[in-house]
Amino acid sequence: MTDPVPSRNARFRRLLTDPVLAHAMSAHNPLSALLAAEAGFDAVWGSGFELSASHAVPDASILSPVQHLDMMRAMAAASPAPVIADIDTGFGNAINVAYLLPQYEAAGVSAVVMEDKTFPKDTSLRAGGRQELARVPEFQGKIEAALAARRDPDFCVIARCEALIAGLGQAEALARAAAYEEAGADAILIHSKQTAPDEVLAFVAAWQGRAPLVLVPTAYPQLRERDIQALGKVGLVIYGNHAIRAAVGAMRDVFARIRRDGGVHEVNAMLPTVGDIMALQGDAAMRELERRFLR
Ligand code: SPV
Ligand code: MG
Repeated sequence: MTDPVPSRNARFRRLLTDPVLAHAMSAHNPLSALLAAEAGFDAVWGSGFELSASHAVPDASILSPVQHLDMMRAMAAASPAPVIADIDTGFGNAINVAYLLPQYEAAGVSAVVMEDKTFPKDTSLRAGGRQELARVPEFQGKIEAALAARRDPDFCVIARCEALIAGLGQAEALARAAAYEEAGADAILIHSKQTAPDEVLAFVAAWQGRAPLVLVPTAYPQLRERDIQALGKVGLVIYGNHAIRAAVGAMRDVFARIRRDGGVHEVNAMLPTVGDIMALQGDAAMRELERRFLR
């Protein structure tokens, strides 16, 4: 008898907890989620920063939870890779989390990351940003509300500690992370905006917990996967905003060239073909439906 195929949630839990470092690429819509899976990423990061940027608004609790939830549902439908939803602060207190979490689970995502900032949040990497943290017992209550609301035990609740981002130091970051593990978090995301990885590396070295750690090496891009894997305590690396930055860079280049050239005659050959885009739209599946059902 063959083993049953694990669910996408179970696959994600295994990716997070087994000794091999998993990698997630940011995405802000179903197409970017599909491209991340196509490139071989283990998971897709449903980034609040990217979704906000794609609406041309700051990542500061400006978009509604429904906008985020609807996009996560569409991404999970399009991507074969598990989706990790970035639910920011949980859009309120523990009560908001209790009501929202089942909706994220029903939307088909495999995990949420919830951060210990107060609502409304400010984005983490902004110089001089407003980084106010929730009280520890309050955030523990939010983690517990998320865990109590989940239906599938393989659905992961990842607690994100912003103490280093808020400049509160290692002792506070370690104490908070330990408190979040005690509340039942499946993993701890430790975020830093220092341009050298030292701060995060010191945290990882001092971490005594059993929960796997999650890193987001945006500010310190020199830290490579092989170095993170060697640390032994990190289960997942998230590339937090590289899809939107790639999209902005590519669109700027092409748009400028078209203006400069006075037409699309030069850029045409450089771009993916229309057929390539149609393939990403699932043209083959629709042709099959046409063949079977259109009479
Ligand atoms: C996001 O991508 O929305 C994140 C990561 O939360 S960061 O923007 O670096 O805080
Ligand atoms: Mg975010």
